[in-house]
Amino acid sequence: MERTFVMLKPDCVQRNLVGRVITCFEEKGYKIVGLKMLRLSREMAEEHYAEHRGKPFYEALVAHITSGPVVAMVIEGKGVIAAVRQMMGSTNPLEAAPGTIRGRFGVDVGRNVVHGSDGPASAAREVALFFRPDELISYRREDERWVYEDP
Ligand code: D4T
Repeated sequence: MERTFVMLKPDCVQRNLVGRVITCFEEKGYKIVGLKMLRLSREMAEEHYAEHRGKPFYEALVAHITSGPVVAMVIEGKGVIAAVRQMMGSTNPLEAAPGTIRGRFGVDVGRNVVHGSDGPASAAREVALFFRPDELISYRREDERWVYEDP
């Protein structure tokens, strides 16, 4: 089964939206296989956002992501990488479709609530950056045969 990395950003935590955003993924039928709260160091933020180094919004991005606790998650399921991106909506919440997480809960691009890996390579990299292998739990959930035709 495919896995992706999701981070609930400091604005999500401060606005008491953690439960509601996690519920979006649970209600879809996806399984949480790793979950923790942490505060990112400058070093970790720079590694996570390495591709954006040098861009005009980079310093503000790193400042925001290190400004308070985040919730890091690994979510597992069929097609989960692309589906989570769709569920999050466009990077700019004002352009995100109304039913998406950013469309529902966000306004400014620098406070866009949630991060999700943008492909298989970044998912593998980001999962490994935030979680040790023994922090990820493989388990069966009772509802799997109601989510999948062939679990
Ligand atoms: P993340 O990486 O947070 O899931 O967001 P996206 O994949 O949807 O978007 P991104 O990598 O292009 O941007 C990363 C991060 O930077 C913030 N940002 C982005 C910003 O503050 N100002 C900007 O102009 C852009 C483009 C928001 C998300």
